Amino acid sequence: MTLTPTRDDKFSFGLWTIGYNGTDPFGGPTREHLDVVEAVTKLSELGAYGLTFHDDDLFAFGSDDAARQTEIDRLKQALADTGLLIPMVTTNLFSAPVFKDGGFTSNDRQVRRFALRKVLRNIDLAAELGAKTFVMWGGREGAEYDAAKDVRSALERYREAVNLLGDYVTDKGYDIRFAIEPKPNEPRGDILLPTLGHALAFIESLERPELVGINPEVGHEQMAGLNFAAGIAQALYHGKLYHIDLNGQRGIKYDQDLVFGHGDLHNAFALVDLLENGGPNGGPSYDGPRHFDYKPSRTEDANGVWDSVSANMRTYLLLKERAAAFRADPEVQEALEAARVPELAQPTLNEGESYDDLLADRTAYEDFDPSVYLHGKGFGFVRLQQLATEHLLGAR
Ligand SMILES: [Mn+2]
Repeated sequence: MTLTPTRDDKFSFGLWTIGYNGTDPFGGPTREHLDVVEAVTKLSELGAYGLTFHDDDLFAFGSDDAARQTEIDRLKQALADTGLLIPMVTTNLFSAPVFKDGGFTSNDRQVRRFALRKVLRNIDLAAELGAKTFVMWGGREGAEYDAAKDVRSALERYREAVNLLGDYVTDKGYDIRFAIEPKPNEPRGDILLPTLGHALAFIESLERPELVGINPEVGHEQMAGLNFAAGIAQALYHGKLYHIDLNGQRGIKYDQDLVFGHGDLHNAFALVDLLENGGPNGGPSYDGPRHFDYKPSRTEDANGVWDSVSANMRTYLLLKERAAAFRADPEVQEALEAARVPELAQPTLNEGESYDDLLADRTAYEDFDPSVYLHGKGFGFVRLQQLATEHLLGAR
């Protein structure tokens, strides 16, 4: 297996990731502005297949039509020159002061109408560039104070907005699906739809739920203390993994946006195994973009930015190779059997068995001895996890 990325690997990067200039709440930029043409050229050279962007990454908020078009044309030329794709586009409803209380859910109705117009315009651009996924990260959709936000009204306005967008792409005939990106907090004290589970429930309330899935980010779920790979498994189970943001996070703290694998490596291994191989008992894997939403650390110079681009892709490919070795190991197969992992795919009831049949089955209750689990019948999960660890470490 090669560790050199190719376009078939479907690696994509946000323009705001490689373009991050190092600004944080405590200090200004440590790097120069990155031009979009250089971004496209370098990503293509390094083996990525796609670039993604917010409208405001490409042309400054408030640009007049001519300035906006100039940047769009420059991007299009760079794409034509390199063959790089735009798999996903997203809208910035968080940086400009007008969105200080959110876009779709600002208490100010005029702001909500402006936000919808900004998104509709950007959907037209996404369709023009061939993007198939439109991500919505509502970083400012939230509050710091319980008295300041009627959460049920906010959810209703969120719903109204996404329903309108669904009508729009349907009427226009655009081949675009939406992906909601959850995050628990930052920049708001509390953000609406804070985890992928909240988002999945919300999506089922929409008029066109089939048009809307989720774009979970490793660090965002881990900021909430959640198991990212387990969340992705549930998203796949519901057929809602429309896009994914890969990065690294070290525990419950601010959003670190580290290189993929530079946080919880064990969970990253489980994630790549899931995305590439489906679950141990089968089930859908993921064939969309492997999108990196990370930030090259503020300590890095321009070379460090491109090194970190390669690091994301190489780590993914290394984990893919390790996951394949794990699955192919006969001892792992035997340990999975011993741990009864395949048995979970077997329905609990027999075919056609009713609750009357179950109640009549003495082996299920009267003759079953639960006490055998006290002294024996361990599951061997630790052994299985150690085998995974040894594959991850390259010891097997
Ligand atoms: Mn993040």
